[in-house]
Amino acid sequence: MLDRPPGPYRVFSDSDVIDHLAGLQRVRDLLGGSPQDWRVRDVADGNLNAVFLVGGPAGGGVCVKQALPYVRVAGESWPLDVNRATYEAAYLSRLAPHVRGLAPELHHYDPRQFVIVMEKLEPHIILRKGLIAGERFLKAPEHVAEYVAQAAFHTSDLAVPFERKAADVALFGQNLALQRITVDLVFTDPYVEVWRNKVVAPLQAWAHALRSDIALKSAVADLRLRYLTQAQSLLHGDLHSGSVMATPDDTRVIDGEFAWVGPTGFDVGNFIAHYVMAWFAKPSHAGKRDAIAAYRDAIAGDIARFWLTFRRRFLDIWRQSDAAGDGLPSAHFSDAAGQARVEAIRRAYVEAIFRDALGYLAIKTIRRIIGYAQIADFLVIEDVNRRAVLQAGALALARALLKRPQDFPDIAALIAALPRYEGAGLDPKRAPQ
Ligand code: SR1
Ligand code: MG
Repeated sequence: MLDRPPGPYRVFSDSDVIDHLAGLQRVRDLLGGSPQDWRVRDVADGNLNAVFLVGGPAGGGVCVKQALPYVRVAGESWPLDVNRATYEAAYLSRLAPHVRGLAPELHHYDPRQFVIVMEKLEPHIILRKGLIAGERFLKAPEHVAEYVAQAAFHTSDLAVPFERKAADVALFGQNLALQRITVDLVFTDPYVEVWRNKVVAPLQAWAHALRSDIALKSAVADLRLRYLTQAQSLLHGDLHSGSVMATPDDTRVIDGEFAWVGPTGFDVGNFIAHYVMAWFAKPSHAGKRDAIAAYRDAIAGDIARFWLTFRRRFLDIWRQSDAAGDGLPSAHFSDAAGQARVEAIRRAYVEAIFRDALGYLAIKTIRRIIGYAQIADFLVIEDVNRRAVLQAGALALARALLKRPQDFPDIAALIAALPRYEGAGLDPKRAPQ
């Protein structure tokens, strides 16, 4: 059963939220008036935490996020360490100098109540909701690409002395409860029969095919080992369309509680995966046929702009950096031939991220369709058969990405493949390989 968190921890009610904020002068100034004038709204929406928005007469507001001692959507039967909030706050602080304006500002962290007080994002909406509604957030792909490029470079051995990298590994390497969730729900469960999986009847054949495909499971094992062993850069760890809030002009990456030092391609692939799944789900969302076709083209464009912006920005940040990382000593490459070789090394480094990203894209797609934590993009489609047919297309693409990565040498190849797999159907033996 549930181990109670230590010390004075209690699950906050609305009035606890007010009392907590009343003790923070910076927040009092932001909200204005006195605590009895403040309004609290419970807006919890994700799988794990309590979230409140608080507004005051000065017009300002804050977001209050508390780690619950259990998985919010499952209840007390699934205990979960509240320390995850400590890692989320540490992640926000670690990246703040590099991603200003692309993440919410951290106002305060209380390590006894496991409560983060941060900037209230308004009128932002969760990107996933926008994708389902057919709204356009043109700048989001570039903004998230910039965020990932900055994080990926500045927390890697390219930019920091190994002692600094080791400190990140030591800190975020203790974020164990959420890594257990990732290892189980992302890398393990979808390939075995386990109570947490949610496989609808029309997808049973696909689930069985994935579980019994040794070549595919070998590719998954390779990616899982790389996730556990390749300490390349500080990852967000759960970078999907539900972890991004956007307006047409402004984009913020939220929810870094799964922070972990791992392969950069994990975040890149996860973000692309959720655009890919939005593309597969789109035909059964509301809208006229022409509008849906146009929106799918726009999503394909978003995928390309995200990857190409990430690639360009990562290379530029690296080229322009005079950072003293221990990964590549500039003294070894100071003449003209050395400079040319460094440029080749940079390009090879980014290509390796792309290859990793395609693998993680596939794994994230599979876990969202036959695993525990499924996504609204598909779940809003009430007709289970219709939904399963669309999901089967995404599963067929994921299988090909894992088993035939050589067929996807660049982002154009990935985008061109989407329509080829959408008609894959419910029989995995007859689907394109
Ligand atoms: C218990 S549900 C866990 C999932 O929710 C989060 O959003 C992550 O995606 C995680 O895998
Ligand atoms: Mg989250």
